[in-house]
Amino acid sequence: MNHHLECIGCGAHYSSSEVLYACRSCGDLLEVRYDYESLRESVDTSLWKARPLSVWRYEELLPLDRGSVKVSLGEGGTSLHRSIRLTESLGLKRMHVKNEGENPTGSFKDRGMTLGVSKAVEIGAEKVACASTGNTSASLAAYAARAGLECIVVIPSGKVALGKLAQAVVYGARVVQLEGNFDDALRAVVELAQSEIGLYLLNSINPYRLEGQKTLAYEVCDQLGGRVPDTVIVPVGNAGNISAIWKGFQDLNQLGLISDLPRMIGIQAEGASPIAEAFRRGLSRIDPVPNPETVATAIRIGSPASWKKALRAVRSSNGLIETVADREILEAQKLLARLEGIFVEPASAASIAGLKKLVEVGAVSSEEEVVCVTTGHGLKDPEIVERICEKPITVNADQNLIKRALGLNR
Ligand code: AN7
Repeated sequence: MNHHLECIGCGAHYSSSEVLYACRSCGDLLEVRYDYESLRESVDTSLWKARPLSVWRYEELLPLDRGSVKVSLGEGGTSLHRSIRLTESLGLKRMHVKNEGENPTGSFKDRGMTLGVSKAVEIGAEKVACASTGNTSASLAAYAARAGLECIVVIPSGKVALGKLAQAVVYGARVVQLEGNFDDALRAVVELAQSEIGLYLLNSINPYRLEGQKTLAYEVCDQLGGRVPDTVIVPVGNAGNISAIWKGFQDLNQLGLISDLPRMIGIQAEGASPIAEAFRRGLSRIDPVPNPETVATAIRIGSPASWKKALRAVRSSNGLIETVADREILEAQKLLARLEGIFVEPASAASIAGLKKLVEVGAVSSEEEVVCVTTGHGLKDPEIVERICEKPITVNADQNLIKRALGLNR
């Protein structure tokens, strides 16, 4: 076994065979650590190049036993779009959109779930569970179905985008809508996992999930021909993804495969921004937001589980965490769709909105090569479009009326 679990607070070590979601001695978050010396020998990048761009291209850097079943739906391998029209409109020279909406269930969560559910099968779990603002539940439900496991999801009532709820239901998950917000749902499901034998928890406090999500960093470097972008911008909710992506870049660096590291920039929605607030005030802990509110329901989270990992990622990469208003998020959603043909959900557009704001205030310069991660597909939340776009024209089937309605009759 070339990896173990390590507490990010007190450094305690645990065997990878333990099922643990927090440090037994201090309660802090765990992460998967490798023996990089032995990895250096087993990693052969020419092998990677012979495999399709995907999460499993990098299987030597993923903590699953050789011979274990990989529960896969073809995740990862998402496009890195060179976004020329958007780049010009923002006054930059080089930027790309890593569009995670292209994953099998339409969000980056699939990278984590392919590994997390494979792990569930490996340890012999019978059921998997998560709390979710929507995408985690959609993804877990799909991978659980693929593996033949029972799936339980706990979501905040009334605040989950319709497309995501539809996914969880159609994949056969048992859906519990909880009176309360995501933070209440997470507390409930953690408690459930403690008392229910055979139930494996797949929120991002499960360190294996983040190992799958770190592959986004590997893909970006591969897609840039080995180059490391100067800046990576990620929407932040529970803060697992930005932590995972940063870990991915660090892995490559530790293995000697890249010599530079990017600045990590996280973007939170103004009404749900405890990490940005802690960053702004130079604090080493967050004050949870009791009633988070934002149009970007995916990141409507007041007490992010991975805040400590995220603060560490931005501080040690010389990055930052910024906030954007709902209005800026919706404007960016429309801008990306109309300039690049990429339709993302509001939470995803936070990265674009954040970039725009940071360029305007000079915190990102036009010389930087930027990658914005868009985390989920726009069709997840189609109702939002009615709020940001004009309604279709309704006319009788008459050429003159159609032309007049379109302004073509001159
Ligand atoms: C589209 O599904 O937390 O900072 O329960 O769906 O890693 O939490 C979703 C999060 C960004 C934030 N963009 O990522 C859930 C959930 C989209 C998301 C985030 C989410 P993290």
